[in-house]
Amino acid sequence: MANQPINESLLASAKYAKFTSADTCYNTSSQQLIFEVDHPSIKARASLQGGQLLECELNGTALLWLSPTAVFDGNTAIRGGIPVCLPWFGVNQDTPSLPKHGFARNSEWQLSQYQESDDHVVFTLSFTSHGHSTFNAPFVVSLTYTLSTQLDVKLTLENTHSESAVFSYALHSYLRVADSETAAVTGLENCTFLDNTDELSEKSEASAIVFTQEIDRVYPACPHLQQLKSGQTFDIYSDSMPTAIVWNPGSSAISVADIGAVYTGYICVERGAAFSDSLTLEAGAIHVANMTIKSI
Ligand code: TA6
Repeated sequence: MANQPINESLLASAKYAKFTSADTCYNTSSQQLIFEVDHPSIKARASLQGGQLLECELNGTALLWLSPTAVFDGNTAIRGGIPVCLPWFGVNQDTPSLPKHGFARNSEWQLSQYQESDDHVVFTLSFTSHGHSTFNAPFVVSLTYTLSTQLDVKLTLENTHSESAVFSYALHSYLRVADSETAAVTGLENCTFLDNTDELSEKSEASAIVFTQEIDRVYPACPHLQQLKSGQTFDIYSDSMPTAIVWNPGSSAISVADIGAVYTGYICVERGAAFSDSLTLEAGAIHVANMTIKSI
């Protein structure tokens, strides 16, 4: 990953934020840059790789799960927090051999805004693609994280190409749970989903989603609100990201190096725009969408 200058001047008067390296926070030998917030009621860490929020604790409640064996080598996707899958979600529909979930999560982002007050912290991480070997259209994307009593994430995506381009994306949130095997997700009952454990066949289910085996589902045109219950309850809300994705790999993840037996510690309830909700952005068009995660 290319080394880019850090915008330290944005933090000149910050009381609560600084850059540090991954190896001062996690068990790794990587000098990879981590952006750290240590506010009286708001603790957070984000990686410049992927513009990815890794940890977020609001008034003592941790929202996100980060794998204890996540890899911080500057290239590997970091397992946990909120990776952004972009400019495509999942398997690339045109060229399935391309890396899953696009390249934004493996690219270096920049801090482009930071503000703090007694009750909230706001920061923006941005990435410019000048055109990529796997995705011709250049684009600019930013994620603005507002941390207060809840987490708000605003995504702004601009197609800077001279032609229209099709994007799909997801904010792939790994939400922390006491035990996935006793967790439940509501708000998607009777909605049509594509079952990724069964060749994307279309199904629906009348009851809440439970996680006694692998669950990997894509819900296009979903309701605005989902709720995840296990130990604590999270609301996941978006009225502008039309797709929900729900995933936990179950015990098959025991053999996956950066997950293992701790797969029971999270459920992914993601929001984005994928499959039939993919976006066609005309030349110069900007897509803005928001998602909120709240512990209630
Ligand atoms: O969002 C669910 C999903 O697409 C699953 O199919 C699962 O494989 C997961 O993402 C993680 O993908 P990753 O490439 O990060 O291992």
